[in-house]
Parts: sequence; C-alpha cells; structure tokens
Amino acid sequence: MDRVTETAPLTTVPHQTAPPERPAVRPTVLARRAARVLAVNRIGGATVPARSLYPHQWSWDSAFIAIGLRHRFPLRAQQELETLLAAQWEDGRVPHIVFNPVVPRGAYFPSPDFWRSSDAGRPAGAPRERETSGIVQPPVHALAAWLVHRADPELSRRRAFLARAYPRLAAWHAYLADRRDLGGHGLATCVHPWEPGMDNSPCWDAPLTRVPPAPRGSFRRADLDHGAPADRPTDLDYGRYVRLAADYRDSGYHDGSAFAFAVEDPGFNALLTASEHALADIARELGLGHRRAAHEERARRLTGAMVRRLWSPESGQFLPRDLVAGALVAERSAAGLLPLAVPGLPAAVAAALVRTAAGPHFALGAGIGMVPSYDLRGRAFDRHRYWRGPAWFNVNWVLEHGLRRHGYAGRADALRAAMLTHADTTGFAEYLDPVTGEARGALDFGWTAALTLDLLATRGEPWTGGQPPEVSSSASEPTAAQA
Ligand code: 2M8
Repeated sequence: MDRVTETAPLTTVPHQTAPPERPAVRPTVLARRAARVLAVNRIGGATVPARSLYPHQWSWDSAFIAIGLRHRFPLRAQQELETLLAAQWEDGRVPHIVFNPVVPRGAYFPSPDFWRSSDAGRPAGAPRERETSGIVQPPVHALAAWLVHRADPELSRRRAFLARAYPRLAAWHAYLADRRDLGGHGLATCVHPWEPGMDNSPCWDAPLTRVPPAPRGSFRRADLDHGAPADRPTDLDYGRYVRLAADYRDSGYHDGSAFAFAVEDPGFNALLTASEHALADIARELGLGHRRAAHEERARRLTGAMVRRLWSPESGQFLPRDLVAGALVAERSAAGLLPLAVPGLPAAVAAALVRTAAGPHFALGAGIGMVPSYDLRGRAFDRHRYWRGPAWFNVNWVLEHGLRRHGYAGRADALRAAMLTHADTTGFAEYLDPVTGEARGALDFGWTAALTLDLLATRGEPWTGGQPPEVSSSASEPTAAQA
C-alpha cells in the first residue's frame, strides 16, 4: 500500500506552541558563538559532530560542517573534505565514519574492532592505514566541495582543491550508481538504517522486523554513557543495527550480497541528485565539458527515477521504497520532503511538497517554525526520540534552500528566522522537541553550528549553476487528494 493513512485524531496533535519570545540575538554574536563550537569540536584534520557522543569524523556531518566553515575558514573547510576523502575505499565508497586513532576504542560503539575495515574491508579496497566503518551516508560531499570552492575560488584554484577532489567525488558517485543500484532503476539503495542518516526513523520499523537482533549481551552501547535513553534508539533497534552491520562485514562488505534491509530513500537520493548537479558545475570549472554533460544527464535521470519510483501522489510527498517487500513504505518522514531541493523537480510536485510541509503532518511555519523529522500525526511520533519526531537543523536547512529554489521566499525567510532563533536558544542542539523547541541530544553540535553560519552568511544563492529542464511529472501528477 502506497498511501499513508492518518492514525492519530486531530486532538492529539500537540503542535501549538508559539516560537519562543526572545529578543533576536545579534548575528555577529551568534556567528562568533557558532565558530567557537566548530573550533572546540576540531580534532586533528576533522571536526567531530559532538565531542562526547560522536568523537570521530562522520561523513555527511563533515560535508555540512565544511559548508559552514567555508565562510570563516575556507582552508579548513577544504581540509575537512580532504580528510574524509583520504579514507575513501578503492571501490569508491566514502565510509560513514573515519575513526580517530587517538580516541579510546570504548568511547564509541561500534568501534574499529567491530568494523575491522582494514582487514574485512580489503576485498572492497578499504584503506590499510586508516580504520573506518564500512557503510555510507548521504552523498552531500560534491555539493559541499562546490560551495567550499565558491567561498574562496582563488585559494581553491591555488591549492587545486577541485582538481584533486573531483576524481574522488566522481568515483564516489560511480560507486553508488554501479554497486548500489540494487533496484535496477537508477536510484541508490541503502543497506543499513544508518546509511540514510535518520537511524531510527519509523520508516525502518517494518523493514527491520525481518532482521533478527544480535543478542543483548553481545555488544555494549557507548551512546547511553552520554545521551538520555529516551532520546536515543532502543536496545532492540541497536540489536538489529549490529546484526545488519556484522552480516555486511562478514560478507567482505560485498554489495552483491542478499540484503535483509534494502531501501531507496528519497532523502539520500535527493542529496545525491543535488550533488550530481554540483559535480557538473565542478566539471565545468575544471574545463571538462563532456563530464559536465554526463553529470547533468545523470542528475536528470535520477530526478526522473525519484519521481517515478518514490513519489506518492496520494500522500503529497516522496516515500521510501522497501526493495525486499517490493513496496513503498507508508510512513511520512521529513526525508520525503527533501527532494524539494532538487533543481528540475516538476513544479506541480514541488507545489504539492510545500503544501504537505505546511499541512498538519509537518506544520512548517506554525508551532516552532521548523519541520519535525516525522509526521506529527503518525502512529510512531515521539517528540524526544531522535529521528522519530524531533526537528533537525540539516533537514530544515535543505528545505530552506528548496523553498527558495521553487519560489517560496517568504516561507524560506520564516524558516531561516526560526532556525537561527532555535540555534541560539538551544546552544546549537543536535535536535529539538518539535512541540516546545526545547534542546534534545548533544549541545554544541557540529552541523547545527555550521549551518547557522551558512544561514547567516548567505541568502537566496542557488547551490548549483543553471536551471536544468524540468523532469516531466505526467506519470504521477499530484492530486488534490493529498492529505
Ligand atoms: C547519528 O548516527 C550515529 C550512527 O551513524 C549514531 O547514532 O551513533 C545520526 O544522527 C547520523 O545522521 C549522524 O551523522 C551521526 C553523527 O552526528 O549520528
């Protein structure tokens, strides 16, 4: 069943709190505080998401962090991406964690002892000298590299930043196209709930029922040393995460395996498409005209495949596709709104997405002003638990851009103002209670601080070059029946 149904009566929707009344903080003060967070979170050549909870380098975190760093520290922004890309595997994958060797093994689980990349990952070309995880995260990196270049083109050209990054970024996208198109329709597939970055999203509840959890005593969670259990995934979730990751590892991180979990996620593929457009811009900058055309064509095909495979006209948003069950997942997560940031999205689809975002399921512009990670009316909505309801800054940052791109400048301005207010009042929280705006998770969180810097420094500039032609939406025109 593709259609998302409403499961909670209107009276239970708790989204009625006004944005906090507080004098707006001066932008220069907020920017200075954000920059300080990024300074404190720097360890070696990388910036950690949060010193206690996540003491290593994470893939999509670093991309968002570089996007913020570029405004004040363009060299450091380039190095952030270079450090990550230096850990790329020979098959092209960019691992979701690059471990810092000086951090004690017990500080984070799963640690290098679990992933054993330099040994179990050798058949897939994992580096010998660095320990990494073996799964991936959303490919925001080409977009980040292009934005970092644009912040200081002179420095970038002097260091041949793009010339050195481009082959790695192109190999990363080729990995996703060649090894991860498990559905055979041109979209990238995620094989672990950590890969789309929204770990315990209710979208994964049904697909995960097929996964027998690893026994309780077989691993020790380090996240609960730092985070409140009510804010984090459950032990049952973790048992399943461990089982899936161990099975992948034991296959030698082989992408031809039979996966118990295999989904086409709209957020992951939307960011891939935006990054493919950025690769086209990078190729143009490097004088590689033929490569530019190939990237534009791939972005166009990705956009078409997303609309054909993941768009749900009845829901007015994109939904993940569970490849094992062979059906869309009937749950509304904010990942299904992220294609709004894709250039060339059919205007009717974009309009339907904005209506959904501003409607009762996500309440954009009402309440705290930021969208929650999951349907406010959904059966599994939980204000506090990680990706099952809380509002996240990276998600809202992508939406802010999408709103502008499709001509909703007023909504984009309001979202931007709400994000800056909440970044300030929460101390750059990892995520927020979407009803009260209260801070949850870690404070002084890397991408929250970085994207605050970006919002303060930019307004309305498109991420990537020209306006590509719209993909036709004739097969799946949105209908007034959207919820
Ligand atoms: C969270 O994920 C990690 C596993 O990758 C964890 O819970 O330990 C997610 O929010 C993910 O999107 C993020 O990249 C990571 C680090 O901030 O934390």
